[in-house]
Amino acid sequence: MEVASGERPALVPVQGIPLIRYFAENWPLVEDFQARPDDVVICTYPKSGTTWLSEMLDMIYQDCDAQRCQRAPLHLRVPFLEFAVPDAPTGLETLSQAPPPRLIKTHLPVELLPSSFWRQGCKVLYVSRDPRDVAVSYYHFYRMAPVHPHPGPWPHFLEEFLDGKVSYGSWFTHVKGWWAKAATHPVLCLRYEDMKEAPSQQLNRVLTFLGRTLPPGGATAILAATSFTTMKANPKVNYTALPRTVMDHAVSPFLRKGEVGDWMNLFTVAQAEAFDARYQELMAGVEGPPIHPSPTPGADPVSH
Ligand code: PPS
Repeated sequence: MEVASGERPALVPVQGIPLIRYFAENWPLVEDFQARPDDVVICTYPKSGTTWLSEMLDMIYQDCDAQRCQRAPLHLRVPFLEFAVPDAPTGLETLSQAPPPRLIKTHLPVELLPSSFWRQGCKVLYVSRDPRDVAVSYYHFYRMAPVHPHPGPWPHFLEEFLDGKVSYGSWFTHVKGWWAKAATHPVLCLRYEDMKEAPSQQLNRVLTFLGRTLPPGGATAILAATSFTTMKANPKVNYTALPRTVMDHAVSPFLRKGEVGDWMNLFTVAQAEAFDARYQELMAGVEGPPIHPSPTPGADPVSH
């Protein structure tokens, strides 16, 4: 693959979904990916809590031992399925080396997830976040990750976001597609805001869904290792190990603020009203993420 010098590569549609050019060029291999039944998929629209949930899951699968989670940067511990940039192993190459059970990150909309995941009945954890916070986080991410097109000024980027002209397409289509899939496939729907408000409760839902229990003290260890402050300072999760051609933290850190409601600092009143109107139009009749599986009464997989 050629490195784009200076210029940023335009997005390239894959089955109508705009993707980072290098990801699109690698698409045929991704589409043919052969999932295993014990693969666990972490899926989100970008900037919705992927990194946070990925570290949480690796902690769960590494017996809540934060030292074991230092064994490699997160993108090697939880490979990014469709990832491809010049001069670096692709997500598929990283996955080919990963021991089972594999934790796999993806941002693909439901219709693009390789069919082998459905055939194998793989569990999927899907996180969603207030799209206004997603838009702001995405804007800063576009600025710092030059594999994306230039975001332009904020008002322009916001328009592109609302029109689904950003990488991975429309937030609205993405969440509606995945939330609907939860009716027929093992998809656990989580919300970033719930993870902020009640992390222990959400951890419990994750454990119930995965059928896992923790050793004594495990939940405390997971919550400590996955706090925003700890993760921001942890070079194994904050993506500072990646080359500047992929992410330039001098422009904006990857773990930027980690807050609910940061959109209020950037949206004008008019932008907030326009966003609301679009939300009402595109999410009419959608109640939000399905809340299942409900925790089994009396069962508490978390030992504090
Ligand atoms: S990506 O690039 O799509 O994989 O990004 P993703 O990890 O989904 O989202 C990045 C945003 O999540 C915030 N983040 C966290 N918030 C709270 N607690 C923890 N532990 C945490 N880890 C990551 C991160 O800061 C990004 O949000 P913003 O609003 O930009 O700070």
